[in-house]
Amino acid sequence: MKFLYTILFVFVLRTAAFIIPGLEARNSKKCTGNTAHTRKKWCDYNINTDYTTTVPNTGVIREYWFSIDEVTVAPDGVSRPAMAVNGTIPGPTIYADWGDEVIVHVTNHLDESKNGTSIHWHGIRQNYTNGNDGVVSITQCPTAPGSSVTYKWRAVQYGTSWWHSHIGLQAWEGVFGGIIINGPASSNYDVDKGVLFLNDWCHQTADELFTYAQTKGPPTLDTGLINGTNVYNSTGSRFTMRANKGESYRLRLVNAAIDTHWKFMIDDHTLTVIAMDLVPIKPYRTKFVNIGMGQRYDVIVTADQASVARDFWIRAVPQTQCSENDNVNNIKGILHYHTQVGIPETNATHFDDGCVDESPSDLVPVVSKSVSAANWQSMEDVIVKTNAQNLFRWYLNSTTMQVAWEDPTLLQIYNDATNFSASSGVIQVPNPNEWVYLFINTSIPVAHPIHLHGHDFFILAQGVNPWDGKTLSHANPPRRDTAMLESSGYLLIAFETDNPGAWLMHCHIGWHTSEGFALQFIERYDEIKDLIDYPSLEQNCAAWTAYDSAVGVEQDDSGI
Ligand SMILES: *[C@@H]1O[C@H](CO)[C@@H](O)[C@H](O)[C@H]1NC(C)=O
Ligand SMILES: *[C@@H]1O[C@H](CO)[C@@H](O)[C@H](O)[C@H]1NC(C)=O
Ligand SMILES: *[C@@H]1O[C@H](CO)[C@@H](O)[C@H](O)[C@H]1NC(C)=O
Ligand SMILES: *[C@@H]1O[C@H](CO)[C@@H](O)[C@H](O)[C@H]1NC(C)=O
Ligand SMILES: *[C@@H]1O[C@H](CO)[C@@H](O)[C@H](O)[C@H]1NC(C)=O
Ligand SMILES: *[C@@H]1O[C@H](CO)[C@@H](O)[C@H](O)[C@H]1NC(C)=O
Ligand SMILES: *[C@@H]1O[C@H](CO)[C@@H](O)[C@H](O)[C@H]1NC(C)=O
Ligand SMILES: *[C@@H]1O[C@H](CO)[C@@H](O)[C@H](O)[C@H]1NC(C)=O
Ligand SMILES: *[C@@H]1O[C@H](CO)[C@@H](O)[C@H](O)[C@H]1NC(C)=O
Ligand SMILES: [Cu+2]
Repeated sequence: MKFLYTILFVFVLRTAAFIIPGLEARNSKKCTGNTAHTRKKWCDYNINTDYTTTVPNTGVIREYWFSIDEVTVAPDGVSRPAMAVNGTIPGPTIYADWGDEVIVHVTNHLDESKNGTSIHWHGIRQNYTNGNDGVVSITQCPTAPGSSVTYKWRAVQYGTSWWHSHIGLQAWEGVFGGIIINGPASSNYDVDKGVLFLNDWCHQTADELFTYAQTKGPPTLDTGLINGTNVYNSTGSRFTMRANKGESYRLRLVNAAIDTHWKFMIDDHTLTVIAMDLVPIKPYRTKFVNIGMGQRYDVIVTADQASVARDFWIRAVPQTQCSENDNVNNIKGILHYHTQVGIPETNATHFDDGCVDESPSDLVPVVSKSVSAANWQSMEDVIVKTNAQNLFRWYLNSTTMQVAWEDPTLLQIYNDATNFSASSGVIQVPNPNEWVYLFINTSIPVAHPIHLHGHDFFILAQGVNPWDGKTLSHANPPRRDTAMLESSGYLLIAFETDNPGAWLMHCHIGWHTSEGFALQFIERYDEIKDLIDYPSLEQNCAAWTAYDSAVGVEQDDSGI
């Protein structure tokens, strides 16, 4: 009895003392040592700490409440229906410190459209918490209109990421926002400006465009948004950022587009890149960064120009090789040194159009990791075909993913299923701590950003066919959660089976995800059942099933 009281007491004390509601979370407790001049330090840790084995024990819980609603928005001055968390696009940023626990309660108010929902925490490791990955048909049923669901995960990494809906095309109707996990950085800067979202945008909804995408191919989009705003014709307003001469700023770039590969640049300024996805890298300098869908780059820009040219264009340029857009030259914001915002007269730096990643030789992780020989390897050939209904579907080998919202993999595993349907694209990797190599290859001239859940993967080879059989060094190659499979190209990735669960791997082009470009790794099957929070999985599914049978909802895509 005394023992029980002690546990209760400790628990109550811990939660009561350290829950920090969302709005205050931004002002994180500053870690000793971390100042504008010593960004590599973080309390008792630093940029060299191996975050895959060591995580600060903060005992802090960050708690958020999200409400998803149908809204009308006009980010570029043109009105259209959309969906948003707490009324804004981008939605609220999640702030945490490295090591904190994050809890987010999500309530679905999408009654009008009868949309179920789920929120995926992109790039977040979900270390032994696969059930919180927020992917319909894989880790949960859709959360029905009128219902709520709670996600809990620990910030074992730090840096920049984003959350987004993982059902249908809902993320690109506006259901997304930033994640900032404070920690050390590989270079100094004065001011953290926060996330900077790069979105493509259309005056029709993504759902309205899906029929076109499935029958004719990717539609031409109207424009793009810089952190949720832009001008169109003569309406709307530009994103602007004020800089003080001599000061340096951290920008956390996120490509949240449905189908646009960007080059990001600020005229006359050099960018210092300090992180790719959630992996800090050795800083390198560049005039622009290539950023594929789902990827993030943290960059530092210093206001180091002479004071005459005081306004500079910030540009997100769709790469025409793989992005169809009517306003390629006008997706811009303004960096201004003085208090008034003028119209910049600056020119873009020269670049070659193309849908590629940054050069692997520039992407050197600070915490060095090596890749061992493969214990399991396979090849996946990417093709596109039309199905029986004459709709485009993408295939990995001969499988296009087709899974059911109401029958998630985790529920099947809980019920001891071992025979997964062929169209669920399951690859079983049963053994702990083995190296999985996947070679993805396509002869089709379309580039695809490949995203894996639950892991950072290592990039061992990447380029345009034919592959010469050579790999990058196995000693500290780039590692991240999203990488480009180039047009008519190949991508060899590797990861270690260190995280039991059902983990989706898919192309992050919204149309392609819906058109089945996905597979799932069932990693360490035998350990998964014990990790499942069955009561909440079951309750959420029961609410969905009841809703579905009451109103009748049709699934017309891959299910993820
Ligand atoms: C991940 O979870 C496992 C199992 O609880 C634990 O042993 C390991 O230390 C965790 N990893 C990190 C980086 O926290
Ligand atoms: C979102 O809205 C809910 C009410 O619907 C509110 O309780 C919550 O604090 C808001 N969250 C944020 C991060 O603004
Ligand atoms: C959401 O609602 C839109 C508009 O009614 C519809 O086109 C789309 O299929 C729905 N998506 C999901 C995931 O139910
Ligand atoms: C972009 O918008 C987010 C969310 O509103 C905000 O927190 C962030 O500071 C903005 N980014 C910049 C660079 O101003
Ligand atoms: C933008 O301007 C063009 C040319 O004046 C016009 O045809 C078009 O309808 C306008 N679009 C919107 C959404 O206002
Ligand atoms: C920008 O380009 C235009 C057209 O090529 C040129 O006339 C102008 O001098 C350039 N401006 C600067 C600041 O380089
Ligand atoms: C895909 O096809 C290739 C070539 O036939 C084969 O080597 C590979 O094992 C297949 N991959 C999977 C996951 O079945
Ligand atoms: C496994 O599933 C396939 C089709 O999904 C079916 O043909 C086969 O009979 C099943 N095998 C067992 C042992 O249930
Ligand atoms: C990749 O696929 C193409 C076309 O299917 C093929 O010609 C090529 O040999 C493949 N490359 C490798 C390394 O398998
Ligand atoms: Cu794709």
